[in-house]
Amino acid sequence: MSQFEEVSKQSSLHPKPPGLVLQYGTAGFRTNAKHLDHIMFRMGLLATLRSKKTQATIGVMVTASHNPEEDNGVKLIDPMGEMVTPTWEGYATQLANAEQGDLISALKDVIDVEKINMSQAANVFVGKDTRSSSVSLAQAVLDGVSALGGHSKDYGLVTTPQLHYMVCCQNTQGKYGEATVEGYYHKLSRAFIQLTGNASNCTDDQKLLSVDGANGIGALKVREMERHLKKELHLSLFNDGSEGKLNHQCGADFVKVQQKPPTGVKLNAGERCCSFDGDADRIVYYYTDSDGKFHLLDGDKIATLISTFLKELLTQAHLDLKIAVVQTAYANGSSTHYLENTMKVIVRCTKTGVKHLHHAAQEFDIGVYFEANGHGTVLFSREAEEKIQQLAESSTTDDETKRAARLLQNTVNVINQTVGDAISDMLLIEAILAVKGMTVQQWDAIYSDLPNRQLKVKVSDRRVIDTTDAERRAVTPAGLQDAIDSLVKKHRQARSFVRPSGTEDVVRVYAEAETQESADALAHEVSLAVYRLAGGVGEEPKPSH
Ligand code: 16G
Ligand code: MG
Repeated sequence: MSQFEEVSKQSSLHPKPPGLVLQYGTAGFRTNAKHLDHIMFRMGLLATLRSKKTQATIGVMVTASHNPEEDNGVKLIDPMGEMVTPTWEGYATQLANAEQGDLISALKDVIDVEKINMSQAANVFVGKDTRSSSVSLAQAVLDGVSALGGHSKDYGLVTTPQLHYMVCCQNTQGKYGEATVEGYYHKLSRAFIQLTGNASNCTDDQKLLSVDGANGIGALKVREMERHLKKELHLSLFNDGSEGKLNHQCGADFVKVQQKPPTGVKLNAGERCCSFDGDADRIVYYYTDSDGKFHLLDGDKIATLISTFLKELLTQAHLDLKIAVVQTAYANGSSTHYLENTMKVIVRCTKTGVKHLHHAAQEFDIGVYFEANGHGTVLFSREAEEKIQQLAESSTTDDETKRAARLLQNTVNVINQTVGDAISDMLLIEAILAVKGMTVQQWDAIYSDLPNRQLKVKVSDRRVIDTTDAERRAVTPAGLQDAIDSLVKKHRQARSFVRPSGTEDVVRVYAEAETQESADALAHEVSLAVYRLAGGVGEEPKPSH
């Protein structure tokens, strides 16, 4: 078949280094960019097959998010803008690891198992981040698509959530929005301006926000978007990529993990600041107080702010919709306690990784999901959207009900429901603070985080750790969970869990407790237990000071 001859021919220009084995991990393939050319070509092939199978447009995003500049990676996007399904993640791994001479048979295996009609047309959207390696790697994806006769559209430099948005727009025939970058700016900024129109007496100072763009794609896109915001938001952009290195000492992941401000940002006491990650699908907020103390408002605080706002609006609009917050084991215990006991919303805990949270959030009328690291969004069921819309447009309702329904309607439009989106989350958070007349300090004071610590432990094979209960308990190796339980008992208000990382060859340890000293000590003690019971390599973990 000539189709496969073309694939053979083209694939020899993107050869696989013999013996190299890579895995489609939590968020796609991710490693040093120099190992990825063949992966990209093959993901172009796979996206084409997925498009034929679903008879819809599929997305391929070239990015390694918050990883260092020299890394790169690729994620596949399914028709409604969600992450590709687990079965196809498996095909991605099979295809990636087929030796050069076995590629065609690996491809035919997928075609057979999935009964793909090869005469069906295919369409693939491709996007990339600002890494220098992304240019040739995105070209390799395009080569893969064309080798199998698929159509492609190259969006060039876009944030990951922008590409998810494009795919969803395309496959809903424009119902979700127009599948262009301008369409994205237009939809979000319009909803944002309508939301902030409900804020009374918002001073220019309150409209000020400093943004750390992590020297990545988010910085470029926020700059493009600025003019659409009509002065309702005054952005000071730092780490815009003009000088600094991508994700180096800056960005959402750095700020969250280090619990300190990024370099390159001018922080004035009391002023709001936020950081995006390298592909702008995560956001965290922070400020320093007059004593110079750093205060982080992470994904848990964001979920709390958004769910409180939505719950109040539902009450005002007399809408009986079931709202839930979805978190992971990393959610600060204080946030879970506040949401369940004070806010009285349903809280669900899932495994780490956006696809798990997204899936759980789909079970409710309104599902707010956030990982503590700042990745999250809000999902509205179709019925919820319809009810909100009907109420906002109804002529019989009173003014207060109508105002609440319109605010809900604008919230639906400002949030990127396909995936966590730093720009869209930022606009929603800024609008909520403006509408509620709330300062960042007041937002921070909703509850106080329990001090916590995250550590990593190197072991010879992290797969010896198996977990259950949304990663909160270790099933293997034998004795580890008992050891953790007895260590936790030694500390007040303490909690700890361990899990194998899905993106790095380490075991992650999380501990929280009443004081920072206690959290640090517990994290260290648990690290030692992992080291001793799960085959630690290198030096024994040392206590932190
Ligand atoms: C990926 C995930 C993120 C998760 C992180 C955990 C997506 C899009 N991203 O970045 O949600 O928090 O991995 O990494 O799913 P870890 O397994 O190394 O701790
Ligand atoms: Mg990211």
